[in-house]
Amino acid sequence: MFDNLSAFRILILAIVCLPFMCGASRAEDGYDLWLRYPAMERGEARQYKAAAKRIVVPAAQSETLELAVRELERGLAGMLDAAPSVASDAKRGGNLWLVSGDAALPQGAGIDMAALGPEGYAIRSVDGGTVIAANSDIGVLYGAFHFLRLMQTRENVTGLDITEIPSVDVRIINHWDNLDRTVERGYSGASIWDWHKLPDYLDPRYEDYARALASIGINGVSLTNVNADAMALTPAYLEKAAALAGVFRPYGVKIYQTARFSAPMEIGGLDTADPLDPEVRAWWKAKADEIYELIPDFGGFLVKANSEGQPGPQDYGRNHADGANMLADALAPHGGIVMWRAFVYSEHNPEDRAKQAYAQFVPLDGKFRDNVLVQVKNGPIDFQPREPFHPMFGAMPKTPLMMEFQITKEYLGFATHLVYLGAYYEEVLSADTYAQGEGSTVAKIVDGSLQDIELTGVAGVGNAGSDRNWSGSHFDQANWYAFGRLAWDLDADSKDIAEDWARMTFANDDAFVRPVVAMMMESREAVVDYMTPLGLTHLMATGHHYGPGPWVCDLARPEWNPCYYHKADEEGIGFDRTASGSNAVAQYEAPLAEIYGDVETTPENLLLWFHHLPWDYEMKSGRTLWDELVMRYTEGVAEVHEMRETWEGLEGYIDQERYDQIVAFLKIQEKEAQWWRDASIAYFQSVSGRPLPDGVAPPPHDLDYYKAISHPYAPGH
Ligand code: BDP
Repeated sequence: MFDNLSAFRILILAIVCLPFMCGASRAEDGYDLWLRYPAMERGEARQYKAAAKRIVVPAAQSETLELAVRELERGLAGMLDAAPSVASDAKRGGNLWLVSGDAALPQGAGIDMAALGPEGYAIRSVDGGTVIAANSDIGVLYGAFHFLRLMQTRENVTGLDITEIPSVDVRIINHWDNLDRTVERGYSGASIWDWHKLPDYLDPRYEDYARALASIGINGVSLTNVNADAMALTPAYLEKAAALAGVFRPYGVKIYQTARFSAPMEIGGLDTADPLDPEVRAWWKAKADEIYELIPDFGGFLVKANSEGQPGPQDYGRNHADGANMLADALAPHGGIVMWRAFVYSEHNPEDRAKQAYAQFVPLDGKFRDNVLVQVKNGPIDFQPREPFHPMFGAMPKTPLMMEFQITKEYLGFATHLVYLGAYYEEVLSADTYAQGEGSTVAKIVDGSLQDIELTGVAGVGNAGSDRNWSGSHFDQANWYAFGRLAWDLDADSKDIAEDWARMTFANDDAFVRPVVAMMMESREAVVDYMTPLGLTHLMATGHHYGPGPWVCDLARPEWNPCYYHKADEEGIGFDRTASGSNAVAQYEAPLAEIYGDVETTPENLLLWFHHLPWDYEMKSGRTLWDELVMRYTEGVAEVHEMRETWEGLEGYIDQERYDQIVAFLKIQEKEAQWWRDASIAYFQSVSGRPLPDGVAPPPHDLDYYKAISHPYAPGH
């Protein structure tokens, strides 16, 4: 009767489960993210029931404190099937105290409030219960989410002594959303922002989004594409942004806007945007005043200038500091900041693209105003499956450098590939720059501690859209989640975060959580293997970036061609960035410059990033480089196959709807991993002229077949 064990398990669950026990198997569409609060089993609930029966909050409540209470009520009612009572009179007793600002702490709490700073919080067990304390209401809201997380992940809520202070000031999602609701590199439907109906109609989704952001400590959102439209700064659109700011404010989320550098000409009627021109400066100052009139807590501007065709100060013979400082001066009286992007390279510059940002920015160290953050992508090219960390980190000791990660997976399989980015982010943050000797990690530069930097931040190019599940896939929610948790704590462990996420999003059963977390952690290496193994990079098809295109060599801009990056010919493959080549290695501090400069000491996972090597070069495995490359591609597919099998063995632990979609997506991933592998091997073999290693299956089609595959309507472009 049962064609497999899983079906049998489902039937048993269906028979024995009472509704309160089996919340997890209710149909779910992913909208609730990691904030689901399904009912605990009775046995589990028992230990938590006493922990939060009566919440005590200060009498004078702000909207934010109300949200904290509402969240606790919602979470506790959901998980424990018993809503707590709420009182503002501490004398009548309680067991979960929310303390904000100067309000009195319960006896024995002994919390050093000054140490918590403006957004931090403490969760402390005291006689008779727990106190969540912060200097600000938003800190209390963060603490409430943390307390709920302990229960969601079945941690102890007794004996608590938790102190949480965010690593950086600005923890922001960068939307690449256009005013027409298309999203550049968006794979989860249309833009969340329904500009046309704003400001009069506020989609309830805005508030749900703000709540999700607050739950992971994100405190900023830039609303629009970095390839900016000046119209976003016109009064009509500022009013719309102000309406969003109103929804986000109680959740501690500030609004930022992308500023098109030529806006003074496009919407201001000036005939120049020269940052040193007094009229231009006055225009931006007036614009800033106008914005703050509408949005008193406006965060500031995010700017992409002189990059990929965007206007900028160099159009007038000025430099990036001139441009950034002009905007910074306009915002400074209001406390706003400028996030000025360092993602710059030019088709007219024959220099190695990987070197160009450093070359333009490092000489400007110390020249930026205090309220400017230079926003640097994690690697020197562009969010590829693997890159070394960007050499600007560590090289500008007098300038706040903000990390820019990508959450939306433009180069990592879009929404359908399961790739857990927490592992990637951690790899970058923990990389040692040696800027001030060993231990000078990227994290210590970003959090300002190494170089005594005041203003700090981390940005993530967001993946939330109007899809019901927000992120385009269930597993991509994990990347949004991990981004927030790591932005809050740059030293957090991405595996622990994956575990929290899996428990909160899916189920708490260890037999489920363990293999899921293992699969997530391995998924990053899998995508590197089937797309760009051994330090290869930028091999994707043109424009939309969907699928392989290593053969593309004829685009007008040289540095948009995959051939530019892999430099494969019949002798060998790889980009020589040593002293005999572009010498990009010299942008790294000693001893990294030497380590990367020497083929013997370069980690194999970055080998072809830094070196051009003969196909017969002997790898650590004893294989030739050619054989190793083929093996890596092949292994990448096998890894995805394993991931799919792992997941298929977990049927019945979660609702059928989400389970099924994940199966379908893993099948897509497996098919596309195979495509990447076959097409790449077919191409590289046409160049290397080498036979495949014994026992390795040849690509089922010839190279022309793969070259002819075309996807003009791939999303996100
Ligand atoms: C690239 C994207 C492009 C962005 C650009 C950027 O392909 O759509 O505009 O980065 O970050 O990765 O500015």
